[in-house]
Amino acid sequence: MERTLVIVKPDAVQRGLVGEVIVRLERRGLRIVALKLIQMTARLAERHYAIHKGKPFYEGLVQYITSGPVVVMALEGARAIEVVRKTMGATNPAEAAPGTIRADFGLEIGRNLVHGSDGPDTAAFELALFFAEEEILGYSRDTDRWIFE
Ligand code: 3AN
Repeated sequence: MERTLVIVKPDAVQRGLVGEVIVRLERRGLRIVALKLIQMTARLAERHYAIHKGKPFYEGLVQYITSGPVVVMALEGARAIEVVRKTMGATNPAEAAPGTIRADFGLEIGRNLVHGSDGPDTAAFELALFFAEEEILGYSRDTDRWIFE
Protein backbone atom coordinates (compact mmCIF):
# COMPACT_ATOMS: atom_id res chain seq x y z
CA MET A 1 0.00 0.00 0.00
CA GLU A 2 1.26 3.47 -0.91
CA ARG A 3 2.22 6.15 1.61
CA THR A 4 2.36 9.91 1.16
CA LEU A 5 3.17 13.01 3.19
CA VAL A 6 0.60 15.77 3.69
CA ILE A 7 1.27 19.16 5.26
CA VAL A 8 -1.60 21.33 6.45
CA LYS A 9 0.15 24.66 5.91
CA PRO A 10 0.22 27.66 8.32
CA ASP A 11 -2.64 29.50 6.56
CA ALA A 12 -4.95 26.50 6.97
CA VAL A 13 -3.96 26.14 10.65
CA GLN A 14 -4.53 29.86 11.30
CA ARG A 15 -7.91 29.74 9.55
CA GLY A 16 -9.12 26.78 11.59
CA LEU A 17 -9.20 24.43 8.62
CA VAL A 18 -7.14 21.56 10.05
CA GLY A 19 -10.22 19.44 10.71
CA GLU A 20 -11.69 20.31 7.31
CA VAL A 21 -8.55 19.15 5.47
CA ILE A 22 -8.22 15.98 7.52
CA VAL A 23 -11.88 15.05 7.18
CA ARG A 24 -11.74 15.29 3.39
CA LEU A 25 -8.75 12.98 3.19
CA GLU A 26 -9.91 10.61 5.90
CA ARG A 27 -13.39 10.34 4.45
CA ARG A 28 -11.97 9.02 1.18
CA GLY A 29 -10.70 6.04 3.10
CA LEU A 30 -7.06 7.00 3.47
CA ARG A 31 -5.55 5.70 6.70
CA ILE A 32 -3.69 8.15 8.95
CA VAL A 33 -0.48 6.38 9.97
CA ALA A 34 1.34 9.37 11.53
CA LEU A 35 0.33 12.88 12.58
CA LYS A 36 1.83 15.80 14.50
CA LEU A 37 1.74 19.58 14.95
CA ILE A 38 5.13 21.22 14.46
CA GLN A 39 6.66 24.55 13.56
CA MET A 40 9.07 24.02 10.69
CA THR A 41 12.54 25.51 11.07
CA ALA A 42 14.15 27.32 8.14
CA ARG A 43 16.59 24.41 7.89
CA LEU A 44 13.78 21.85 7.55
CA ALA A 45 11.90 24.06 5.06
CA GLU A 46 15.04 24.46 2.96
CA ARG A 47 15.49 20.69 2.82
CA HIS A 48 11.82 20.10 2.02
CA TYR A 49 11.77 22.74 -0.73
CA ALA A 50 15.36 22.20 -1.98
CA ILE A 51 14.05 21.55 -5.51
CA HIS A 52 12.68 25.12 -5.66
CA LYS A 53 15.91 26.82 -4.52
CA GLY A 54 16.77 29.66 -6.87
CA LYS A 55 13.21 30.18 -8.09
CA PRO A 56 11.72 33.67 -7.61
CA PHE A 57 9.14 32.45 -5.10
CA TYR A 58 11.58 30.38 -3.01
CA GLU A 59 12.30 32.91 -0.23
CA GLY A 60 8.60 33.70 0.20
CA LEU A 61 7.78 30.00 0.22
CA VAL A 62 10.25 29.26 3.04
CA GLN A 63 8.99 32.28 4.98
CA TYR A 64 5.36 31.18 4.55
CA ILE A 65 5.84 27.54 5.53
CA THR A 66 7.85 28.51 8.65
CA SER A 67 5.50 31.35 9.67
CA GLY A 68 3.38 29.28 12.06
CA PRO A 69 2.52 25.74 13.13
CA VAL A 70 1.75 23.12 10.51
CA VAL A 71 0.17 19.70 10.80
CA VAL A 72 2.16 16.96 9.10
CA MET A 73 0.76 13.52 8.48
CA ALA A 74 1.49 10.31 6.71
CA LEU A 75 -1.46 8.78 4.87
CA GLU A 76 -1.71 5.28 3.50
CA GLY A 77 -3.95 3.77 0.87
CA ALA A 78 -4.21 2.45 -2.67
CA ARG A 79 -2.73 5.13 -4.97
CA ALA A 80 -2.53 7.48 -1.97
CA ILE A 81 -0.14 9.96 -3.68
CA GLU A 82 -2.42 10.58 -6.64
CA VAL A 83 -5.62 10.53 -4.58
CA VAL A 84 -4.28 13.15 -2.16
CA ARG A 85 -3.14 15.43 -5.00
CA LYS A 86 -6.50 15.19 -6.73
CA THR A 87 -8.29 15.95 -3.45
CA MET A 88 -6.02 19.01 -2.93
CA GLY A 89 -6.47 20.37 -6.46
CA ALA A 90 -4.09 22.30 -8.73
CA THR A 91 -1.17 24.19 -7.14
CA ASN A 92 -2.84 27.53 -7.89
CA PRO A 93 -6.21 27.66 -6.09
CA ALA A 94 -7.53 29.98 -8.80
CA GLU A 95 -7.09 27.13 -11.28
CA ALA A 96 -8.10 24.26 -9.00
CA ALA A 97 -11.26 22.34 -9.77
CA PRO A 98 -14.27 23.21 -7.61
CA GLY A 99 -14.71 20.66 -4.87
CA THR A 100 -10.99 20.39 -4.22
CA ILE A 101 -9.49 21.74 -0.98
CA ARG A 102 -7.51 24.49 -2.70
CA ALA A 103 -10.46 25.69 -4.78
CA ASP A 104 -12.94 25.56 -1.94
CA PHE A 105 -10.77 27.46 0.54
CA GLY A 106 -8.08 29.35 -1.39
CA LEU A 107 -7.46 32.10 -3.91
CA GLU A 108 -3.69 32.49 -4.29
CA ILE A 109 -0.79 30.17 -5.08
CA GLY A 110 1.26 31.49 -2.16
CA ARG A 111 -1.54 30.59 0.29
CA ASN A 112 -2.61 27.22 -1.04
CA LEU A 113 -3.34 25.52 2.28
CA VAL A 114 -1.91 22.05 1.75
CA HIS A 115 1.05 20.10 0.45
CA GLY A 116 1.08 16.53 -0.80
CA SER A 117 4.05 14.54 -2.11
CA ASP A 118 4.14 14.45 -5.91
CA GLY A 119 5.57 10.98 -6.56
CA PRO A 120 6.89 7.81 -4.90
CA ASP A 121 10.49 9.06 -4.58
CA THR A 122 9.42 12.43 -3.20
CA ALA A 123 7.04 10.72 -0.78
CA ALA A 124 9.81 8.49 0.60
CA PHE A 125 12.17 11.47 0.92
CA GLU A 126 9.57 13.71 2.59
CA LEU A 127 8.27 11.04 4.97
CA ALA A 128 11.82 10.45 6.18
CA LEU A 129 12.32 14.19 6.57
CA PHE A 130 9.38 14.61 8.93
CA PHE A 131 8.99 11.26 10.69
CA ALA A 132 11.24 8.78 12.41
CA GLU A 133 10.48 5.25 11.28
CA GLU A 134 8.86 4.35 14.62
CA GLU A 135 6.47 7.31 14.38
CA ILE A 136 4.75 5.77 11.35
CA LEU A 137 2.37 3.13 12.64
CA GLY A 138 1.42 0.04 10.70
CA TYR A 139 -2.09 -1.02 11.71
CA SER A 140 -5.38 -2.05 10.20
CA ARG A 141 -8.91 -0.83 10.78
CA ASP A 142 -12.03 -2.94 11.01
CA THR A 143 -13.46 -0.86 8.15
CA ASP A 144 -10.55 -1.59 5.80
CA ARG A 145 -12.35 -4.49 4.15
CA TRP A 146 -15.16 -2.07 3.21
CA ILE A 147 -12.66 0.38 1.67
CA PHE A 148 -9.97 -1.82 0.14
CA GLU A 149 -11.08 -4.61 -2.19
P1 3AN B 1 2.47 21.40 -5.36
O1 3AN B 1 2.45 21.88 -3.94
O2 3AN B 1 1.09 21.47 -5.99
O3 3AN B 1 3.16 20.11 -5.55
P2 3AN B 1 4.89 22.63 -6.47
O4 3AN B 1 5.63 21.45 -5.93
O5 3AN B 1 5.03 23.02 -7.89
O6 3AN B 1 3.31 22.48 -6.18
O7 3AN B 1 5.26 23.89 -5.62
C1 3AN B 1 5.51 23.79 -4.26
C2 3AN B 1 4.96 24.99 -3.55
O8 3AN B 1 5.63 26.14 -4.01
C3 3AN B 1 3.49 25.22 -3.84
N1 3AN B 1 2.64 24.49 -2.94
C4 3AN B 1 3.36 26.71 -3.71
O9 3AN B 1 3.10 27.03 -2.35
C5 3AN B 1 4.71 27.21 -4.09
N2 3AN B 1 4.75 27.71 -5.47
C6 3AN B 1 4.89 27.01 -6.60
N3 3AN B 1 4.87 27.81 -7.68
C7 3AN B 1 4.72 29.05 -7.19
C8 3AN B 1 4.63 30.34 -7.79
N4 3AN B 1 4.69 30.50 -9.11
N5 3AN B 1 4.47 31.41 -6.97
C9 3AN B 1 4.41 31.26 -5.64
N6 3AN B 1 4.51 30.07 -5.00
C10 3AN B 1 4.65 28.99 -5.77
